[in-house]
Amino acid sequence: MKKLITLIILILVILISGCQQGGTFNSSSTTKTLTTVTIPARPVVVERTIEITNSGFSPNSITVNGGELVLLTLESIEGDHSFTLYDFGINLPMPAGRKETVQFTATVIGTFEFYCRNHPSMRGTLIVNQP
Ligand SMILES: [Cu+2]
Repeated sequence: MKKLITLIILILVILISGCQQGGTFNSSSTTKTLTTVTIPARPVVVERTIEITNSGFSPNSITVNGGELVLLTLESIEGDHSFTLYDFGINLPMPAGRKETVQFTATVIGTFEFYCRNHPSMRGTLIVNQP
């Protein structure tokens, strides 16, 4: 009888520890390790332009360096799109004919996706390199 109780307790301990591991699992696949950049007093200003058509973003990849102030000009040539770069708080409707310039500081190193909310297959990447 003692053996049976010991066995049951052992099984419970294993189950509980298993649950605790499950509890601490926090979808690490969506958690980014962010490297932030110290922003210089006078950041380097860089200009980039992206054209938006029904074929996608052109170019569909832009590269800047950490700490730079990015002036990003978006021009929608045709179709009803958006330019959405959530990691930098940008989410602009871009219907045909709209031209917008947004600015942001590249405060974080890494590769970030931008996309069109209306056409999820329209995607691109912002690459922020270590300065
Ligand atoms: Cu679109």
